[in-house]
Amino acid sequence: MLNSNFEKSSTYFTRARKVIPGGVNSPVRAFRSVGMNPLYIQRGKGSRIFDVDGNEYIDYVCSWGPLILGHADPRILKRLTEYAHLGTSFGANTEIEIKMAELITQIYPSIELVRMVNSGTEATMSALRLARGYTGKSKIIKFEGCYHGHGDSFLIKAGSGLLTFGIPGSPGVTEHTAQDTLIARFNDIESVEKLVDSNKSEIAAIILEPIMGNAGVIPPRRNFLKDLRDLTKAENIILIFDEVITGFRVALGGAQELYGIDPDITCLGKIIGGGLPVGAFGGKRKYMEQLAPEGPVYQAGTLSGNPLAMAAGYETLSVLRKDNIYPALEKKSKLLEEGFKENMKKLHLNFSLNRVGSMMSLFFTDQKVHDFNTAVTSNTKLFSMYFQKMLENGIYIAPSQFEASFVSTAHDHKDIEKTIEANYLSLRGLL
Ligand code: KE4
Repeated sequence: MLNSNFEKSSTYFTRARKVIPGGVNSPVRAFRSVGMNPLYIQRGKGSRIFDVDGNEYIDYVCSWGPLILGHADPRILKRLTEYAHLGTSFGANTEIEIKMAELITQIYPSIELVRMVNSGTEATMSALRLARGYTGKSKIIKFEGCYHGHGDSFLIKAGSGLLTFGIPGSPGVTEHTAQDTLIARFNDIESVEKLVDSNKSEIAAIILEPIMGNAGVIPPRRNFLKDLRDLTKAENIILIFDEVITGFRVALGGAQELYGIDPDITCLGKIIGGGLPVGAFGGKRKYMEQLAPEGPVYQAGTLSGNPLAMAAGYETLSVLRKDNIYPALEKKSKLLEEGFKENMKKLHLNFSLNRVGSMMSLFFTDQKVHDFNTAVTSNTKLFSMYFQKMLENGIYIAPSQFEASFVSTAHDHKDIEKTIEANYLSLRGLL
């Protein structure tokens, strides 16, 4: 049975627009680039979400990555309820914060000290201030199409919503701030070397998503990350891995475990909150002890380390480690990739598909997508038609060509088969 009635969602959206900018609390939820009004979700369970019109979907957004165990996991709900009865927030220290920090520092050898915050944006913003505070330098290098949250310094040629809406930057970011952000090309070490040479000893840090997720999924080419690590070491530049998506996603120890790279500072988010608002940044002691109250670099947050968020996150990470979910997740994700490729062969289509572990993107271009410039050759019109057809066929993917789809432990083989079938019908519907 096709999902075709979205009426209630539309009335909610009309109501929302009267009191919320654009009717949404985050732009990418507005469905602006997929030519329809956004859905309103009633509830989620396992791999499924249900909208207010009673439509059911297999969910590959997973709240943009956090829900690697699926929706409403009973183990997380149990832990959350237990903690809620003890009180929701104290603005004082709790043991669960120590347990969370111990767990993260055990799993990430590059992280000797870690500080909790409330979002990925806060994590990257704080990591940047720390790098600038430690080095006394102002300039940073980021990569075209990478998105590191909405901190001023990052809203230059960023990915995710900015790329989706084709806005290279944002009003409100001052000229001066923008001048301190230099833009390199992902997978192109020469573009970094050029910037480093022409800004000799002025660069505090280089920040990147080690696997891009915000221009769609783009893996690092062989040696790119190693070359970057060698260059930053040689030039005394702090290397920041933004693992807000990839942390605990592509491996328990994230992309740095997968590719064997030792960054100076790591930003985490999404999965570490188990669906509640959490971010974190951590790294070598010599950097992290510059943070107040230990050192002079100020950073703070009323709800940082909030016990409920810590409980949900700690429970999630403990399950990931205890059950070692990655081999099975890889198998299911590979099945999905192969099914999509098989469909394209049958339909004589050669769209580009990138996957690393359980994060994947189908690009509506026949070019191999290895950086921002190749990603933007995608036909976003075709993508929006595909998106709507997948929705009708009961599959919920990100409402943007420039985002990732995520497989969770809650997706079973029947879900994967149903998704491959829906992909075939949706692609065929485009011909
Ligand atoms: P948040 O502030 O949204 O928690 O995290 C910012 C962030 C930082 N770094 C990376 C690599 C990220 O992907 C993100 C946020 N991701 C987007 C989707 N790709 C969030 C979705 C949204 O903006 O609503």
